[in-house]
Amino acid sequence: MKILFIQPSPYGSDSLPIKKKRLYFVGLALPLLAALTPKDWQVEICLETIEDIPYDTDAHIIALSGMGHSIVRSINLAKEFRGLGKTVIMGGYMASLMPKEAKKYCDAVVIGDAELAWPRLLEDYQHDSLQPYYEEQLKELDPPLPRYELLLGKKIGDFLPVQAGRGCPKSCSFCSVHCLYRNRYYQRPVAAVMRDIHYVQNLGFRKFLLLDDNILAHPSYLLQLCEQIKPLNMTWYSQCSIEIVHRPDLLKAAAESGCRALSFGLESISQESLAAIDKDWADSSQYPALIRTIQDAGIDVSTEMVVGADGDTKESIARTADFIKKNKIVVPRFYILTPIPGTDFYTQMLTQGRICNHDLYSYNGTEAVHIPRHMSPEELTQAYWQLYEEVFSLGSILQRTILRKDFWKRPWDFFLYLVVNLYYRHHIKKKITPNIF
Ligand code: B12
Repeated sequence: MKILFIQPSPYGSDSLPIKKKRLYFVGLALPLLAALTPKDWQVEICLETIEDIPYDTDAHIIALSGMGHSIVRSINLAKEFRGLGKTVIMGGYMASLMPKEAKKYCDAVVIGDAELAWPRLLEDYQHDSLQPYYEEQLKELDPPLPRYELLLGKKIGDFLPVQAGRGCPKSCSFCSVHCLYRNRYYQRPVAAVMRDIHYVQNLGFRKFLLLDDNILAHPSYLLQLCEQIKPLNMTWYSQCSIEIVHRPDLLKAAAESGCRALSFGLESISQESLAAIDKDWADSSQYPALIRTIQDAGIDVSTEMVVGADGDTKESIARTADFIKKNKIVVPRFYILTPIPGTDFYTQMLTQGRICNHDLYSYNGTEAVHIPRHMSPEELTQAYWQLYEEVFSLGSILQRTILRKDFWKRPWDFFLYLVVNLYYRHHIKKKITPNIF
């Protein structure tokens, strides 16, 4: 018996799945699902961004993952494979947030975590008793070693993902993680995370991406993890809450253990906007000082921000470009605030009659699909792209990467950011949001 796991590629503006020479970021879902599959099954992974879909596969089951707007591609692939007589299963964030819609196109949907549900689904399949939905909450996060080796030989980046935690204790209204996990947050034992990091290192990788939506939830955990990572002499990247600044010991431990850059979901420089998305535990007036402290600790700051919340005006969006430049953010990313179906923000916009576009393809973070408070959806989309153009102008790129006082401390890192920025600029010129690969 055989399963083909597919990570679909979102459609580009030419209505074709976006193709790349290299997929720098790979998610963990497919190698983990492969590891959760009993040994008597054969498994194959297809990353559509860099590989062609093998329509002539002899697989019995086609398992489709996908996040955000790539769900549109998943649905189309589901239809095609069902037409070819295959059993199609969908899972991952988007299918989990809209399971009834996903089920229309496939044989079964796995909602949320697959650790318990996936083996049960396969057993049901073998007994010819497949159920339409599978949903089993975890008591603890104890996944097997992901089958990373299935990614070797594919054109991916020079790092692999390793998961420390899943879910999130925070309640930001727009976030899919909050919507799916409702404040549940699982953290793996440090020894289990180290097992995966060692494995990744033994495969020849010197870098890894630590996946955890709230690595700071238990500071002693992070401290312990850093202490064990340090002797490996590896480089790692992760995302984190800006609150890390209040623990200088953690910042120091992270930097000394090889953490080169952290990505912070700052969301907005407008406090009113932060309040509107239930994130006013953050204080935007403190952002510059907090960022400086992190940079001074030797960790580079990358940011994720959204535009279009209720406090945002055209002016505040334009000012965001100055904020990014002044604070020398090495890799800044922006999205238009999007009411992802299932989230609290979606319900809020729906009840206020503020959703102006129901086509899921447009829920890609680059098109306004809700009516913002202080501008029209078209103006928001325009302000969003202007912000990207401004932040990724050559002058801004140079200032944020190589024309900085601390350049000589780590010139190679800053050169790397320069290359990443130029790569992003290339995409922005083609109106493709960077960071979707
Ligand atoms: C790494 C990552 C990326 C990487 C790699 C993506 C890739 N190609 O796989 C990059 C940076 C490229 C990326 C891009 C995007 N991402 Co992303 N990403 C993540 C991140 C940080 C980790 C994902 C991961 O590997 N998790 C670990 C695995 C083990 O967990 P998992 O994916 O949830 O999988 C489990 C279950 O969901 C389930 N499962 C998953 N797939 C399937 C499939 C089947 C068949 C089954 C049975 C089960 C199943 O099984 C797994 C084990 O339990 C998450 C945040 C998070 N908390 O997960 C965001 C996240 C998944 N991304 C998100 C988004 C929105 C995007 C973008 C659309 C951003 C944008 N607007 O442009 C793009 C789209 C990319 C694309 N090509 O489609 C959202 C998803 C929201 C949603 N409603 O779908 C998240 C949750 C971030 C957030 N907080 O909003 N992303």
